[in-house]
Amino acid sequence: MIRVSEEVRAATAVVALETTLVAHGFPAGEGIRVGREAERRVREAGAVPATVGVLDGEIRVGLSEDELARFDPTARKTGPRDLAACAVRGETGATTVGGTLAVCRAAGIRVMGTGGLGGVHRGFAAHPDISADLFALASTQVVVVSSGVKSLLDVAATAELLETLGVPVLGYRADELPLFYRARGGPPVSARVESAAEAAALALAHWRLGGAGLLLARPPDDSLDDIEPLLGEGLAEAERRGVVGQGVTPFVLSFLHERSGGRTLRANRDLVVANAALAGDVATALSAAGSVE
Ligand code: PSU
Ligand code: MN
Repeated sequence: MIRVSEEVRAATAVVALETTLVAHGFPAGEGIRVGREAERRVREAGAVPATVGVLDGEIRVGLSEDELARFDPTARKTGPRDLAACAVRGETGATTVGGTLAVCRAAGIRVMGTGGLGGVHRGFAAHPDISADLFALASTQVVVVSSGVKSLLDVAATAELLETLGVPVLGYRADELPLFYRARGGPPVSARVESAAEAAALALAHWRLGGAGLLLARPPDDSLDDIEPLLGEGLAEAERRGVVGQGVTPFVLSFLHERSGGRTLRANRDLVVANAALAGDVATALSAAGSVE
């Protein structure tokens, strides 16, 4: 059911990349450019990109340029629970972090790069909405490189749940979990690391101890410190218009892109590709450090 490209199969250092952000995280067309650039940065770091998605029911690991271009907004958002249905029905699905991790587990991939992990939504006490990304991360031996969690979440609650699930949160040259668009002000990380090699060593030790996923959180290079009020406005507007569930993230992201004059779009693009580069460094360091056993 899973087709791994020849290039990925032959590689020792591999970085998985998701397709939900390609299809739904950016304005149409832009996501594909971001996906390509992320792949380029992984290669520059000496690793092979393994972009994951479902094409006509086939779960694919490693895509050609033309295949990547098929992940437009018509692709179904595919979390861990959706993979089987997508495969059996022959559909085209853009995998979330959680969906991508489920494929990583099956394919033996140990590093993934993305923008923001899913987590606990604001107002979860009234409307429980907790991303399957967290449970996939807690059950997959993989390092996920991100700039923290999705900006519109309850970050403190997400950090607590990551602790509950036993997921180490490593701060890349940072003591706090980055807030996606903002570098500072988040909850403390569980360990700070100064290099990709140090992150790889920590991951190997965690896996030897029987642990599973780790989050390697890299702050954005350009911190948008004034973005929080706009984020609040976007969430309020979504609620006013009755946007719910899977529609909320794309709605709020495009609201932000529009109202910030493109600043959030640039920030989002920059952090996704920089995280891919760091993920490439971690994959290279892991393959140099040898096997898990
Ligand atoms: N962060 C973003 N844009 C996105 C996502 C995260 O800035 O598009 C996507 C990722 O694919 C992540 C998913 O895995 O949202 C989580 O969605 P949910 O909360 O529905 O599980
Ligand atoms: Mn959700």
